[in-house]
Amino acid sequence: MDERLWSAAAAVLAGNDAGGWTRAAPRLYPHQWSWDSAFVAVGWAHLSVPRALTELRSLFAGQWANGMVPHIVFDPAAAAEAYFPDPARWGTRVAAAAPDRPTSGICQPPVHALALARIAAVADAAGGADVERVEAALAELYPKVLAWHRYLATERDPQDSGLVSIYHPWESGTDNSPRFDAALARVAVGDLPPYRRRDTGHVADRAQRPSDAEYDRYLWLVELLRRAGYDDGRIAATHPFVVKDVLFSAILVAANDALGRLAARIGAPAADRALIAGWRDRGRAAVDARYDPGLRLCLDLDVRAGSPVAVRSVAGFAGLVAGGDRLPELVAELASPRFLGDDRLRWPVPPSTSPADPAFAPRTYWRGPSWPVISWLLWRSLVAAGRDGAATALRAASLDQVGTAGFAEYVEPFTGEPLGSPNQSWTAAVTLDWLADG
Ligand code: 2M8
Repeated sequence: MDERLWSAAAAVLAGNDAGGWTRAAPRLYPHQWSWDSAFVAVGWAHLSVPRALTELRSLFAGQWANGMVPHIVFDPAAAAEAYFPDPARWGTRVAAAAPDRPTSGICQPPVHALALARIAAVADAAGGADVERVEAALAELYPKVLAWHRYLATERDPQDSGLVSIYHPWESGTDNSPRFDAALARVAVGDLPPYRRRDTGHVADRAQRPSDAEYDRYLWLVELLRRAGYDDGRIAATHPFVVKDVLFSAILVAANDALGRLAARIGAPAADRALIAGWRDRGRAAVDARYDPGLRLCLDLDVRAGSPVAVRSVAGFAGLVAGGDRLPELVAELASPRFLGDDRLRWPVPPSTSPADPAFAPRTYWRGPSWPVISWLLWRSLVAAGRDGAATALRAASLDQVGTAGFAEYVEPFTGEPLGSPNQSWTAAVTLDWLADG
């Protein structure tokens, strides 16, 4: 165990701890982000199980009445100019389901059940009072996570397809990925109220962040969602950007698998368990069906265009995350020269977009750099699939990367240069989990 790395990672979480919840990053992201918070809870579990559980409790305090877990729960104490779009811009009061506290009006991938399962495993391994704390937290959080998954399986999949619809690239978590270029290009920006970006004040090199034209479209989509009252029925019928996101859908499969096990643990009703297993199986088959034998990856479906999104990105490994029948092909593709086997890579960790894709850009947001948290997701999926050799190699390369590049938000895949925010919480959190696993 690398004690120096462990202490440094723990110090990042402590530094970003706002008391009961964790800032995603010290300055660039001064609020609680949904999926960041779940990864962060996994990190906290190794330092304090109660603190890990508090992280999830505070996130779910922002849950909407329709089950949606918003992608940002705002810190009311943060300065209004700390982050944009701010609560006023989201204007979630128009939504019947929104809570009193300020949140955004969209969501992010549902890694929360995976986090709960991991926290429970850490507590079980240690034994003692933490096991009871986990039991108590499960009694409280299980119905909330179930409502969250139900929202995704119904409101976000009115077709019962097993695939989740997203309304905004920010919902994917892989915001600026070329997966969304074509769908975004078709969005005609209307009478967008003026705004001032904040992100470019924190990241000096503008080339690392989305362009102004992309930001206008992001803000226009927010405007349309607000004008639709954040009503899923209206949005599904009228919104110009609707994508069946394979990675989001695959994460929901893995999360349903984890939730099913938690449901069994707490003795949840058989009907719940059957429902969760049904969502899992339907999602797994649907993700498998998105496999494209030409690209050897799973592809999103652009609903408005009615066509698959032929981009080589990490989202293509959705079938690996969901644990379906395409696992052998996807494990082979991951090792191929289009991903980990590209010998220009500083470390064999997955670039967000394949260097073999025409849209690859090694310094630009989600268009090439590697995100340790994505490496963690694939590592965990390889472990779950029993691919121990590939998993061990990915963990070792990832630890090498954070040991050198630090807890950067993302990393230039060829040079290893740390990019984006320093001291990003989820990078520190997954480092703790990797170290604890050693
Ligand atoms: C990034 O997204 C936010 C918008 O949600 C942004 O660019 O302002 C993404 O990397 C997202 O996945 C992440 O959750 C968030 C905070 O780390 O930053």
